[in-house]
Amino acid sequence: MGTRVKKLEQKSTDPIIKFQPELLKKMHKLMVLDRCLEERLIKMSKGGDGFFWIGGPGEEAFGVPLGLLAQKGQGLDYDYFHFHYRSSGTALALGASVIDTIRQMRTVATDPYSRGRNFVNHYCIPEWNVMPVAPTIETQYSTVIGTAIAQKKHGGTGISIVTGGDAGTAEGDFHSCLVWANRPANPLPILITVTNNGFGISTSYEGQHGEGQISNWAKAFEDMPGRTINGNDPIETYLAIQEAMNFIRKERRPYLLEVLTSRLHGHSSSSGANRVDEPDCITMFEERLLKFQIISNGEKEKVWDACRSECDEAFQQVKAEKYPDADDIWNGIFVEGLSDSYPKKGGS
Ligand SMILES: Cc1ncc(C[n+]2csc(CCOP(=O)(O)OP(=O)(O)O)c2C)c(N)n1
Ligand SMILES: [Mg+2]
Repeated sequence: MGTRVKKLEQKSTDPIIKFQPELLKKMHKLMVLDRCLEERLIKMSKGGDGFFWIGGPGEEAFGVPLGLLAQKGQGLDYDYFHFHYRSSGTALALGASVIDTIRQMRTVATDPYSRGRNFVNHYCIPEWNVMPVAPTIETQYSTVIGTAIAQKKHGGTGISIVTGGDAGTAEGDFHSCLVWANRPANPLPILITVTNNGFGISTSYEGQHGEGQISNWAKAFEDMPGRTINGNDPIETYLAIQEAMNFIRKERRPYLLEVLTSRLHGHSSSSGANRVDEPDCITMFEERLLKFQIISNGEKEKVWDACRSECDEAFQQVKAEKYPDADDIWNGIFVEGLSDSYPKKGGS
């Protein structure tokens, strides 16, 4: 009897019970789709069907809720995204399709984000306020100041969201972001997030961060909340992002969220991209979904099969698509087009 009561108590205190099953299933499907996409991209880089790979396997439990909770649209009334290169989960949750990321990996002309010119997972989606992702780390913490100033002037509930890694917080851009976001004369509506996977390429966190937790930086600013959360738990991340977004939308001031995540395939293809032994947010989420009978084992397998097939079929289609012509490099550089006086021949 005692054991049974204890079990029931445990069950009733899991915040997962507050969620609608439909939302939990949606989150699970997007997380699995994101994982299948990343695994397909890694295979492409290893098989010569693409070049450099970098992406977000291990960050699904953060990326997906972030995209689902955002106010999606174009212009100042909607949220702006200043992503780093591990944001595929958020892009998919916003509604991006796997085929477009596969196109960018393959560097084909149909890649809508960079016309086959940028690394994979470097999004640019004007109609959803997704700003161009830069391969230089941390510059997004500077550009986010700009959209946030514009949103503050404009009013409304739109916010600017920035994502980046732990090691990057050593760069000045991160600190410029904190300072600009917290000026008493004009605090800014920014959700400042840092996914802390414990590494900057191959350098581990412990030897580099005298501040302890990254969220400790919030303590320097009287009115900015700072919080560290378990980024491997999509329920915890969903609730924390929701709380932070509600605060920023209402108060029009910043919030610092540090998200502890796994890094399941190392840094990138430059470190081999093999699977490493760290906690897997999808496996842990599935254990809970099964325990609370949100999905059955059969349904779980169906989701995986469907997501794998979607990525496989998209890959087959993309393989038949064309690379850009060399001259295409001159297109899409400036909004107003390239002037005839622009020197198109290189060399000095
Ligand atoms: C300005 C700049 N400096 C250095 C690099 C090389 N670089 C690429 S990723 C990376 C490590 C970033 O680590 P972290 O911020 O923790 O993000 P993670 O890759 O772990 O998600 C570095 C140093 C770069 N791309 N840009
Ligand atoms: Mg890191």
